[in-house]
Amino acid sequence: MTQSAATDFVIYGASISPFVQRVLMQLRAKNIAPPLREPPGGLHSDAYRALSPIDKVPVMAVAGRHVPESAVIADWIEDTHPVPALRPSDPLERAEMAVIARIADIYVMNRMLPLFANLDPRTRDAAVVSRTLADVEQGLDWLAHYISPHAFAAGEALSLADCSCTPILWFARQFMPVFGAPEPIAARPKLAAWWERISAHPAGAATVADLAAALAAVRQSAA
Ligand SMILES: N[C@@H](CCC(=O)N[C@@H](CS)C(=O)NCC(=O)O)C(=O)O
Repeated sequence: MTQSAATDFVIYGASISPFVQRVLMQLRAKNIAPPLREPPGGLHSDAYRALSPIDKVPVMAVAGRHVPESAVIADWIEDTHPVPALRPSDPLERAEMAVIARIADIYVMNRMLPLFANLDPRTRDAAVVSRTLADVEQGLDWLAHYISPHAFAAGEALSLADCSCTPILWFARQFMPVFGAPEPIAARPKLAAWWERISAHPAGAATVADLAAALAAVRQSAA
């Protein structure tokens, strides 16, 4: 994939973050080389909090201003770099696409977060893990209901829904079985079929490869 070099914005973040990867996948789909940078001063530093008090990644820096929240950044990128379009032009189709991305964010990824504080079996809170897995399973069922049976998450074209769902489903597939949960897409044929297609798409495959490399690097530095 040839990528254009310069952009008028940068993304502060790290490639292990599913919210950062949503934006990176969008940029890959547009053949824009992701302008990813370390947060100035590092995450949780005073310098970073001064420009983004929410203190999470991604943050987009553009024209001396700083914009947090991956879904908001994704919309700005669509508005300013519209080709190829990753939002349907029809308002109802656009709303349906946004619902899929939002379910993945709120009811799958955000619900998964307590798992990461319980990775160590020696200090694991079994009640929290069990409640968390049930919540995530419910979110995955909702996602499976709304995801399209057609080529991409929201229909026949790659969209921001694919960019949101790909890293989030990758996380669910990596981490839910660690806690004894079944492989999350195996029991959900629509999700499994979509996963097969998106992981073969160049932007999806690059996203999966980048996440796998980022997780390997995190594991290596923790070892
Ligand atoms: N709603 C935010 C969520 C961002 C988020 O949770 N980022 C995580 C990384 S995946 C983070 O920065 N966590 C740092 C922390 O909470 O300490 C978005 O969509 O950008």
